Amino acid sequence: MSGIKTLGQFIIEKQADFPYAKGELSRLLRDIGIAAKIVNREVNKAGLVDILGDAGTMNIQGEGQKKLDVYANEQFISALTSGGECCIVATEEEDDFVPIDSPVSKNAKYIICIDPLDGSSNIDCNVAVGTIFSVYRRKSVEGDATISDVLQKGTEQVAAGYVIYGSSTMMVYTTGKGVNGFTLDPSIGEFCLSHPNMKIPKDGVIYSINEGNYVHFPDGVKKYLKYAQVEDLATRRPYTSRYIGSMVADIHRNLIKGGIYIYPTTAASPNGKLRLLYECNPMAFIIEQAGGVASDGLNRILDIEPTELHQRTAIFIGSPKMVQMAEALMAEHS
Ligand code: AHM
Ligand code: MG
Repeated sequence: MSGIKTLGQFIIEKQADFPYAKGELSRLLRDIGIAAKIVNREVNKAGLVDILGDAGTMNIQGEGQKKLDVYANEQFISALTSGGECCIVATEEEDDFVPIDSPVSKNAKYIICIDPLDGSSNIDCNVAVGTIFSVYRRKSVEGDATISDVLQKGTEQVAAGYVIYGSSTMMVYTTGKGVNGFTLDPSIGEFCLSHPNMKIPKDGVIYSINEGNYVHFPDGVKKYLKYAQVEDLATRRPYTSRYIGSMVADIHRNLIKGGIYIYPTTAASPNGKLRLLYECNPMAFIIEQAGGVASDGLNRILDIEPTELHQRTAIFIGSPKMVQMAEALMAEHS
């Protein structure tokens, strides 16, 4: 075991960063890691069993749910229920937030917002998918936790992370003191520290956007794409276009290599497509902690005041120099 640090060991060591913590956040992160391993097992054998394809139900956004979405949703809720550290789970897959009511969660003080299986339209063709989660402290002190405990600004997050079920499975998370990545070693069934203190390059050459929607983009985004495609040796342009269509995978690659991911407003999605609570806030917290920037094109994502559970926003996220250039063009042309 020498040289290997498991997620469990790392979490316990890091508890010292929070001298007044009683270990609840550590246990919560551990529970998420366990559920991720169970989901990983099913994602890995997706082609082998009758779990691929539509579950025949719709989520609140009217999108068809895949069976694995439903399975992942159940696994995370169940792990968080038995863990007893959280009082509410708000998930992309449920219309309303789920109050956790179990004897062990009586005094639970954490709220979880989760997208159990992001990019699930990619499952049928064996492309990477992910789980995205965010942790808040409950604000109310009496009675049952309420919607206002869930609708907190991204700056209030105490932890956030994602799991990428890719060519290898990784969990990447932050508690506001940098970002660390763990790769699942299937031979021992443990996430092992593989990417300590992750930092996004200040600049990059990769841009990730669904360019098929070009005609519906705001002018600032169109100008940025033209900028990205112009030849200029000094700034390593033209840039490279890479779009998996799986937010976790696109942002994970850009975190490692440098790049920008944009999902702007479009005619079909006038407020953007991605959800503030389940996707944008957690990814923004992680990328900021890694030295990057995340905005809606004009304002910092983490400063957006949420008003509803399934709120959407445009997002520009990644290497600081790239996002700042896109923001400048947005300010100039929008
Ligand atoms: P989902 O939560 O329904 O899976 O949708 C989110 C996904 C992101 O992972 C991805 O970046 C984006 O939707 C792709 O959207 P599009 O197909 O419009 O490019
Ligand atoms: Mg999603």
